[in-house]
Amino acid sequence: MTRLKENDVNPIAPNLAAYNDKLARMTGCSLGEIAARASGKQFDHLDKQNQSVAVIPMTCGEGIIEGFTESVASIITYLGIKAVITKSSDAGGVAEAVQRGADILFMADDDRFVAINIRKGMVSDNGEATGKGYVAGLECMCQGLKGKNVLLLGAGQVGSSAALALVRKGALVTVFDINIAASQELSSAIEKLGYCVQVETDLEGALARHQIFFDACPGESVIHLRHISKDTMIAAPGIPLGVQGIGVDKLLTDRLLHDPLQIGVATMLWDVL
Ligand code: 2YC
Repeated sequence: MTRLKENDVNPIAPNLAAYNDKLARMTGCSLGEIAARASGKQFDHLDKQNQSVAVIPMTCGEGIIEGFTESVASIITYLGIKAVITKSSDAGGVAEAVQRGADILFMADDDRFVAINIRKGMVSDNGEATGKGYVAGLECMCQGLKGKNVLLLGAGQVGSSAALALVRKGALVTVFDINIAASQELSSAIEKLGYCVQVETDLEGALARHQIFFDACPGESVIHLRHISKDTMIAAPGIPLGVQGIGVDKLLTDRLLHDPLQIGVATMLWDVL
């Protein structure tokens, strides 16, 4: 899992309204609507009023990322739910959150980023939430995924969650991972659930044959200008952004879904509400 940096998270809070406008322009849906679609909840039926969230800094492992808890709290507040950052960190922060009557806790160490509803005993993991959250966004951007070919890059936790969400929406999924065994494991796991995912070993050929990409790998330069046509659509939760090359992001202005935290956090929240 790629560890975010300070300059990944610091632009989030001040630009949430502009980010949401761009998301609505690209997908036709707001951040909250995409998250509700991903978590299978009715957007306007959510009981947001008297829920409260505590975001707890965790100092273990590589420690605090400056701005991380502030960014998480700003996304949750933007979605209409009260969120505070605990003064204490780690176990003290958890105790403080419970004593302040928080219903939902958000916290991340180096291995897991989770949302926990302590009233309902529900847990949402950022990797799983991000995968299905981006699939919901891609579905809106493509006006449906049924019968459409999607190239999934990366068979890790985000990619695996995305694969299941994609096949459930009727997409025809091909997966490529530099670790072929990971692709094969994903394909057989999906098969056990009654769906099919094609394993691809020829990345260049696959990139040339697809227009819809789900980039869930941490690689920096996977999708290049030569792979992009006027029909290309990309959902890219992977950090750093795997779409490189001069002007690629200009070319894809309204067809490239990518953010460091927003869709994942919004989906985690809806998952546990
Ligand atoms: O500031 C803090 O509380 C730190 N313990 C946060 C560490 C987050 C580490 N994880 C990441 O950077 C991201 C996650 C947001 C999802 C994948 N990597």
